[in-house]
Formats: sequence, C-alpha cells, structure tokens
Amino acid sequence: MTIFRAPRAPGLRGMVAALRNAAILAATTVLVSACGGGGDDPFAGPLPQLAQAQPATIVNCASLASGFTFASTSVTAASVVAAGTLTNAGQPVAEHCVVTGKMNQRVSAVDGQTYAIGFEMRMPKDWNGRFLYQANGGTDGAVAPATGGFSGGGPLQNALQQGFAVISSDAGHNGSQNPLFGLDPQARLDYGYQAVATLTPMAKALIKAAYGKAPDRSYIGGSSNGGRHTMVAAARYANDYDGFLATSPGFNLPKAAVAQLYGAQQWAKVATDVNNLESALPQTERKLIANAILARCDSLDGVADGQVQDVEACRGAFDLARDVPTCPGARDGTCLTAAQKAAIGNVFTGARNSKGDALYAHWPFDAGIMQTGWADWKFRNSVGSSRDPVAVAFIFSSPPESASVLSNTLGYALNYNFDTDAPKIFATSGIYSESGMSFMTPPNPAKLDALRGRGAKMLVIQGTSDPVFSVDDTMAWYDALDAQYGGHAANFARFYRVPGMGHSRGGPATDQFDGLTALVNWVEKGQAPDRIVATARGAGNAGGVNTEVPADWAANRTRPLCPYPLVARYKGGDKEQAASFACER
Ligand SMILES: [Ca+2]
Repeated sequence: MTIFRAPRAPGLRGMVAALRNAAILAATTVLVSACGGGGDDPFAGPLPQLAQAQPATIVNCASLASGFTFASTSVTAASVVAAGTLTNAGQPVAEHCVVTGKMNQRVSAVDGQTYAIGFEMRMPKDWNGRFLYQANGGTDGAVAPATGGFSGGGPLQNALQQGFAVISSDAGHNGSQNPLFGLDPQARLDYGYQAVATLTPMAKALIKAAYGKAPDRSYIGGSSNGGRHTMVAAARYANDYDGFLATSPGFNLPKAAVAQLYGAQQWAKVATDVNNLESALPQTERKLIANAILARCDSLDGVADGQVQDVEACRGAFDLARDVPTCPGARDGTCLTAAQKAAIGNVFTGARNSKGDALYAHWPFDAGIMQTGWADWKFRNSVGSSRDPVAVAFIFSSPPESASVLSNTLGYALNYNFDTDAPKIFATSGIYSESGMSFMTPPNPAKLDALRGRGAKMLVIQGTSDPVFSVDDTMAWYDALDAQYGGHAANFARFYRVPGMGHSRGGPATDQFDGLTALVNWVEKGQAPDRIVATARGAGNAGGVNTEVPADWAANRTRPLCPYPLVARYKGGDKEQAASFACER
C-alpha cells in the first residue's frame, strides 16, 4: 500500500520526508488498532468528576413577585404552595414556592399576535441544590406543571418530590396559538431551541434569588418532544447543564412526522374505512403479529417471558411474510392479507420517496405492536389535527402550508407528496431562514465534545415499540456517537431500550423507572448506570396501573434496562425479578 509518493531522488531531504511519512503512517496504525481497545486511545481516559450538589433552604418566595428582576422578564405571581396541595403516586409534594412569569413578550410582524415564553418554576422549601429544566412534549404551547414527572410511566417520585427546583415552559407560544405559531419564524425558533437558551440563565438567577445561591448542579430532561429538546441542548448548551435525560426522544422529529404521513398512506391502502385507519390493522390482528414475534424471538434472551430483550437477534429470526398466516380469503382475525403484509412491511422498512430514498429510519418488530398507544400514533395522530399533519404543514415546512390545511388534515396526510413536499423540511424560504430540520434537531448530534469534556453525562431511554419515534433512529445516533468516540461513548452517554414499551410509557412492558436518580448518581457520584431497574405497573401500582401488563406476569415484575448494545439475558432464578438477568452481549 502506497499512501505517499516516494522521493524522486534519494538524499537527506528525501529520507527525512520518507521517515516523517512513515511516522505518520505508524501513528495512524496505532490509532486504528487502539479503537479495538487499549493502547494510546484518545477517548479511553477518565473524564472529570463533578462535585455533589449541596442542599439549602429557601429564603425568598412571595417577595420574588416584585423583588426579582431579569432582562426581558416579568414575574406575574409568586406564592407558597403548602405541603400536600400536590400529590404524586399517593404521596404528598412538600412545601414549595411557585413562580410564574414570561420572557421576551413581543408582537409578531407576521401574524399580529402577541407571543411570549411563558414559564412556571417550582422551588422546594428544602432544596437538594439541583436545577431541572423540564422540557415538555407535543408541539409545546402549555406550561405543564413544573413537577418533573416525565421519566417513564407513572413515576413513584417526581423531581419536585426529590428536592429539585424545576422550571417548565410553553416554549414561546400559548395553546390557542397551536399549531399556527409555526407561521411566525421566531416562534419556530423558540420552539426549536431558543426558549431553552432564553430561560436557562433566568431560571438560575431566580434560584439564586430564592435560595441565596445558584444551583450546584443543573439537569435537563423530558420525554418525546421534551427528549428532543434535551438532545438539542446536549449539542447546543452543554456548558449550561451537567446531566441530560432524554426519554422517548423525537430526535429527527420533522422526519418522523413525515414518516407518520407515509404510514397513513400505507394504512389507507388496506383500511376498510379510511376515516378509521385502525381498520387497516385492528388490535386482534396486531396481537396475531405480536404472538408470532414472541414465538420466534421471546426465548432468544434465555426465557419465554413475553419480552423480547434481544432486539438484534429478533431482526433475523422473525419474518412477517413467513411467520404470520396469509389469509386464503377474507380477513377473519387469524391471518393477514398479502396487501396488509405489504403495507406493514412498507411502514417497518421506513418511509421512502418514489426513488426509494429513505426519508426516516426503519423500525424493529416487537410485541408492543399490540398496545393501544401504538394505534393512537399510527392511525390517529398521523392524520389528526393536533400532531403530525399540522406540525409538518405549519411548523416544519418552509414555506408553511396554507392554514386551510387545518380543516382537512386527513386529506393533507393522504395527499402529501414524498417527492415534492418532503424536501420542505430541509428548505428555507423568505422569512423562514432556518429549515425545520435545522431548528428542530441537534447540530452535529454525534459530536458532544463539550458535554463529555466537562464531566457531564447523558441518558437516553426509549421503548422498542415506540410508534412515532423509531428506536432504530436513536440507535443509529448512538452508533454514530460511539464511533466518534472510538467505542467509548458509554463513558459519558448511554442508551437503553425498553422492550414492549410504546411512546413514553405503556405496552406489555416494565415502563416504570427512575432515570433521573440514575443520572444524578452518575454525574455526581461517578456511579455509571450499568443497569437501571424498571418495574411493571401491574395491579396496585401507586404510580397508576398499566392495563397492558399481561395477566401472566407478576404485577410488580422487574427487569434491568441494559445499556445498548448489552441485552438483559436470563441467568436463572425467579423469572419475575431483575436480579435473575445479566446485561450481556
Ligand atoms: Ca424473553
């Protein structure tokens, strides 16, 4: 192999050049071999360890209504909330201070509407010294209560109960401005990433005014679109946060929304009633698929327990065409027609344009396909007036579509053109100077040098049966991240798949877990989360029962969530207990 030109004439100059080139070649070889482990590896070394947050007691609350000033900020109210006024999972939330306000109020030159970044901050009397930015879901537009209860299904303790000071916001528009805020370019940017940047320094200053000190440690987390906000913050605002918790993240959200429209068109081909796309694949038939998946894949992790842990092995083991009977005639719930199989195959292979170019990720087959939430996203949100069609039309496309789309979102979804419309999420147009993909997704998502370098940590947790944001898209991100850091991404970022879990929660799954505590222990104590124990919310669960927990599971079944690419494999003992499983290749 020759990678440099041999010196034309031998001599000292030529020999020096040859030696230098040989040295470069040798160094390159060392680097390449080090990626396999050991040696002079630039990413293998220890990372900075951040100190633990220290508790404090609140000093000011009601006085913050008039006594707190910050640029472009107006506080509308500040008051003490007595212990027990709020409860979570049957337990009281302790006394805390709630402050409401807004930032950057302005009148849009585009639509004449008044916009502001509305917020609520809840600060416990007895504070743990930590700040949490609670990033909210959907298309935002609502200040969800700042309690920090977003991690998994029915959290037994929310962040406010754990002592965090929590902020929540509407990300720059109110509910009545949903979804047409997308016509205002600044409202798009606030929703995409700028609300986080605007609110963060204000929130830290408010904490300092309340407790007499700024937060020792700062975290950001959320589910769905909140997980997206978190992934964006990991890339854009790594210096502002020490820990990032993204659950069920809408990583490439505009692409995922386009894929939803693609799915709607596939389902419409086989729906018996186009106004009810679930008629394309009702739960009876989805259970047929789930059972066929379990028959092929359940035992690959060592135990037939209704959960497919070994997602990768299942890709090769399950074949929809082969493993589900094809109807010889009419559909009767025991088979699928060839046309149904083709539609399902198209959806799981991933959205494509007429040239066959992939517009989004593929999806793994998983037993969670039977769950109700899966159908809500695939068959209803994909064509309804509050999610995918309006997000694509008004928020992600440049230029945005006419507001008349609102009156027929089903028609918009079913007539969406994947050759001519889909490119609009990458486009700019006139006053829309940033594309949907630019303002909604992290820049350089696989390059997190600032986060890594300062000792910050990141956890990403997602259901294998997430119907709207493909777990395979998130996996591809993690693969790219791991490649970027020479196979050592796990030193600062970990990704966990929850078999059976749908979008954010639900499904035949152990969907109750405390990702926030796992993250704090990693950031502040150096305890890397080699496994996160998750619980099924069966009968009697204080966080709320998940009716999709199968009847033959223990009501409180536990499983380890394992950092990808590790798999929870059964090692023997009580098959209802996490302790009987090991995280292995
Ligand atoms: Ca299993």
